[in-house]
Amino acid sequence: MENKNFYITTPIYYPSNKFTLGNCYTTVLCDAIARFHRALGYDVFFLTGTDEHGQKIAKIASAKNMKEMQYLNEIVADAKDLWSLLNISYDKFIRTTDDYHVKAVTKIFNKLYQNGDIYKSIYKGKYCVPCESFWSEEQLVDGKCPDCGRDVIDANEECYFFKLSKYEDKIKKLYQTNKNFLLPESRANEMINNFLSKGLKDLCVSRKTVKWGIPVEFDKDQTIYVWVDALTNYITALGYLSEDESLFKKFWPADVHVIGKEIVRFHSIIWPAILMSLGLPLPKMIFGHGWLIFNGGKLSKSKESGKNEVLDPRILIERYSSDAVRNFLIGEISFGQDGPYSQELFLNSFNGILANKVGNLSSRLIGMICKYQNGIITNKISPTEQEQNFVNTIKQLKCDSIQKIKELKPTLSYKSVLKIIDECNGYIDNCKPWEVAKQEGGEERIATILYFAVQGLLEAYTLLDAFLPEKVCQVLKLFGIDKVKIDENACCNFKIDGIKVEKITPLFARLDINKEIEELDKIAND
Ligand code: ME8
Repeated sequence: MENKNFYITTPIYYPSNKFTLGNCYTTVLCDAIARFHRALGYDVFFLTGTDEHGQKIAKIASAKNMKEMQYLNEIVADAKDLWSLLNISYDKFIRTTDDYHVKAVTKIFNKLYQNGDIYKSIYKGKYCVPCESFWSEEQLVDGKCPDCGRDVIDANEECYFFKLSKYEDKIKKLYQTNKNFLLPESRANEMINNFLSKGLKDLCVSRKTVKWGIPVEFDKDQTIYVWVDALTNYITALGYLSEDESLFKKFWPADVHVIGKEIVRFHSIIWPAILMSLGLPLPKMIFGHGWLIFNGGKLSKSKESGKNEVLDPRILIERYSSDAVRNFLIGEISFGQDGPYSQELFLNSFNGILANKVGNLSSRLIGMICKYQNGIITNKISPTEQEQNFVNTIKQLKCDSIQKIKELKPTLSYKSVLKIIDECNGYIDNCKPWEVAKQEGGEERIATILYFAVQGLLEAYTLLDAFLPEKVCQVLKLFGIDKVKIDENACCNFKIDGIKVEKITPLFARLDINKEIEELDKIAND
């Protein structure tokens, strides 16, 4: 029998600033995948959270004259508020300062040490302060941090090392035998060519100079360096090494860790090695997505950008709805690749997809039901070959959409649903109920057309609910659907006979693009 549990994670975010649209990317995509799986009947655990230790956080708090926790609490509250505005349905929000996490990380570090995989030595090399990453000379690109391109400093200090080199062969084998471990495939090739083929070096996993972190229990001068603390959140959140490991037993190994491409190395080389040392199974899949690119750069808080480059996602949510932001992030950037953001692209996508397709279908269809049938749906219908073909096409597209989400291709899954909307609009256009209405005895034909068009609409909207959870549920409620369930084996079989609907205002009103661009530019430059 198919395992119906599904564990999906975002990275834990650095609360080093307010969250940008770039940070919303991973979270929105994971949320859509999580919601879709819930609707398919999976028992889903969707984890997100914040990565709160390290020098960078301590520096920011002190620059603001705040205690670390005071600063962190503010940013975390702000992040949770943003996730709620975006309708993010996480099951757990982990903070690495949470007591249970601190306790478990301490035990994990001890365990790695007892297994003989951690030893003390001198670290000499380069360190990127903003990324909190240690690098060897060879890894630098033009003398700068290979991840963010900024200057690095010399590091020379006593610390504990993790024997990453010991796991080199096992990890190489993992890449040879499991082609789905790291996706897209290009990222796996990158890891093999840039890191594995050059040989793995032991990794510095504690620091003496950083005080804002979890202390090493057996050597209080040292704090656990960020990656062992951060990566293990995926298991401590489930209660690993706590009194209650039931969630861990139920959901580990994770079905997928979704992460940005710049942290693939940590997740696909270091994390498996830590798990191997702990004797735990590896996550089933790691997916390294691309970046949302804004004026040629990564729209991220860790990259200082000019004032008018950073667009607060709240502005977009307030003006255009959270669905508008989700539509752009899911639909316009192919999952796995980089994609540009601009005001114009965002607004065109709103009009092209949300106003013209998604919103238009329900308002015009409900309008026709009101006009031709006093708002009542009847099953006095006589389907023809046209209806049969319509249902078959929808069935195929629904199947595609489900298949694509299971393959972790949310952009393609979303596009398949939008094709159902196109089919419905096309079906109505071809059947022309407004002309049938003029024919004598056309009532039954109109009832048939509208009945099937509603079936199509409901198929599309139940699938869309995972992607656009703010608005489409309003229409589903009109048709008596409160809790969305996707039935993989049925199609166009909703019980709608006798339902009465009333006219609705369009879910997404068309925008005047030029006017909106002007407004957004004004806001960004204020
Ligand atoms: O890396 N486009 O945290 P973080 C797409 N704490 N994704 C973007 C983006 C953009 N423009 N800007 C940021 C960390 N992100 C660590 C993770 S996990 C054990 C520790 C994404 O806050 C980025 O790619 O810097 C990453 O997946 C996420 O935001 C968190 O980034």
